[in-house]
Amino acid sequence: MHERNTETPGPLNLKKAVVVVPTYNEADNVGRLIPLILERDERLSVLVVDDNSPDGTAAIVKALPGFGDRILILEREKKQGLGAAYIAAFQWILANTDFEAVFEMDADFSHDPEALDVFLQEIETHDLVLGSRYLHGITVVNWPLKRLILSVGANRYAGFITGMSLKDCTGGFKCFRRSTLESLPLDKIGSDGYSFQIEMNYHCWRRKMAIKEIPIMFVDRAVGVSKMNKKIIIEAMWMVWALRLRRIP
Ligand SMILES: Nc1nc2c(ncn2[C@@H]2O[C@H](COP(=O)(O)OP(=O)(O)O)[C@@H](O)[C@H]2O)c(=O)[nH]1
Ligand SMILES: [Mg+2]
Repeated sequence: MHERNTETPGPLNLKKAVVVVPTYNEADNVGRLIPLILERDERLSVLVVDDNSPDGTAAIVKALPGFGDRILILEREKKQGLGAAYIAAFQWILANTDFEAVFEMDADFSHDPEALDVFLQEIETHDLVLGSRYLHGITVVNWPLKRLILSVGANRYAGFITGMSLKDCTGGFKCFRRSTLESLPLDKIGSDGYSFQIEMNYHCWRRKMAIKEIPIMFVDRAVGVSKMNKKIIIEAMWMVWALRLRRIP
């Protein structure tokens, strides 16, 4: 089951959406990625959340044509993790803008900008759209076997413990309706990495929101380094239990 039997929300008739791109040392990627996002659909803007990357990522963003218009940046003092970066971005968006949908997307070309079209279609009739690497077989390219086993295992484990029947609940290419983010307790979400994605999905799941998984191709980064680490994995292992035991409303 990829879609829950929940009430489908009426059409959004979306006019403006924002793609949040968290960055830490993505100088070699971000300048090439942002124009591809913007040319995909004229309704899209980009918000980069940079944790003071030492490689000058922020300066590259600010030098792009369109900066201050369809390209925005939220600069944070130091590296505080992916989850914290997204939460800060979501809170800023809700407080300061009128975007009707909010995307999560990595800066490292693991997520194909062409897929944005399908997300935009599906968010018209869903509360949350998830890019899934495990919907039709495994659509992951260039990951070492160890990393793939970890990801598939983490997904099975998280699904089993939390009861969410999603094929991919740890992915980072997704789209929320504004109203979805507004109904989540963003100030209480403190987890990072895998856990952050699981926790956000779980809050939506528990609220019986209309969640749609769409197949995406995930290609491992060609440039720059992954910030994945053991701490993120261990956090996810106990976090799913915390979600289940807390039975958060
Ligand atoms: N702002 C911010 N971005 C981060 C942080 N950690 C990772 N990212 C970004 O999150 C995205 C996914 O991270 P990545 O290292 O590629 O993880 P992986 O794809 O799971 O190996 C990339 O765009 C990173 O630059 C962080 O602490 N702060
Ligand atoms: Mg990556």
